[in-house]
Amino acid sequence: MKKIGLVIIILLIIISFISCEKYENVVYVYNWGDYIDETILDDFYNETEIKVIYDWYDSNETMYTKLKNGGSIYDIVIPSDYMVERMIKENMVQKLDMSKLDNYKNIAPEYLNASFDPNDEYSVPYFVGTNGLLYNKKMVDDEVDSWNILWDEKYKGKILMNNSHRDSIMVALKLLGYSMNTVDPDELNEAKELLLEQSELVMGYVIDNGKDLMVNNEAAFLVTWNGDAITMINENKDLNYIIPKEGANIWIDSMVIPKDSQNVENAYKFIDYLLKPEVGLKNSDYVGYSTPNMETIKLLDDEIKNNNIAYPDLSKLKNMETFIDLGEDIKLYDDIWIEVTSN
Ligand code: N2P
Repeated sequence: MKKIGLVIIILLIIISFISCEKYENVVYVYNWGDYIDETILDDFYNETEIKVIYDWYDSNETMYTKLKNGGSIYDIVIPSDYMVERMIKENMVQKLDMSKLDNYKNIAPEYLNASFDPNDEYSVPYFVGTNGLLYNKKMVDDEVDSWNILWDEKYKGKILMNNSHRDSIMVALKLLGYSMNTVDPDELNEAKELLLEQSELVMGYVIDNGKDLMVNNEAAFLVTWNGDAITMINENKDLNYIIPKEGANIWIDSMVIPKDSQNVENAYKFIDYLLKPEVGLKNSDYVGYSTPNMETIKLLDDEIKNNNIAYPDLSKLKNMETFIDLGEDIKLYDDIWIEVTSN
């Protein structure tokens, strides 16, 4: 009897060793959902024997809260412009040594010295894009050129808003003709009232979980980002994406290394790998977003380069703005969003 017990214990120890496979060389990456071609993680492992442990979030705020609460294990995260700015101010990310990135020279100059990291000390651009309106041409008879269609009673129950507070409050602010960075309480109050009124028509506040509803013709409108829009259009040709005439958001997402990263050298290696022209091409083809890598741009198919959703003619887009960090005033937005989504 004792012998059997001993054998079982030894077997359990062996199984537990096998099941928690140990990689000596790792890099922990925390990125947006649907925002990398995951075969790149295997390619990187085959080339370097560094295992990428990959995890994803659905909004800047989810990622920020997880890191801010401490105990984060991540070596690379990919926030948007205004969130990079906030994380720099709050001492959450480390200064980078760009000389460790052989492929840093591939970043097009227009994406350097951005206002959120004016001396390029902390962040490396990953993708750039817009936030606009995806709609189903078969479900909508009206011309779609304004955010105001999202307040049309006719589409009650068919409207999906973006459950990312800056991205959705932006819609109401632009419709009212205000800046998406306003901290004026009266302007924000008007935006809140508009969003509360609209909530009666809204089917849901969604992020990655709204995609199937659009692809399956269950919703008519989704406020979303252009690369995700391209992915959905590829699956359902009745979908179209526009930038409403009142204007919208234009953003840059950048790679940063959190302060408490334990695998800094591997983080540099993975960032540098993503900056290789052909890796950038594979990634860009998969996610549908526009690359800031000028060597990758040279390799893109003409069909993609001429895709007006991925690479819009910026001179033709009016009233575009980039989010900036609002410091303590972000609480005004947090409160509005709690009220709107719990209505
Ligand atoms: C990818 C999300 C893109 C992030 N699903 C927009 N900044």
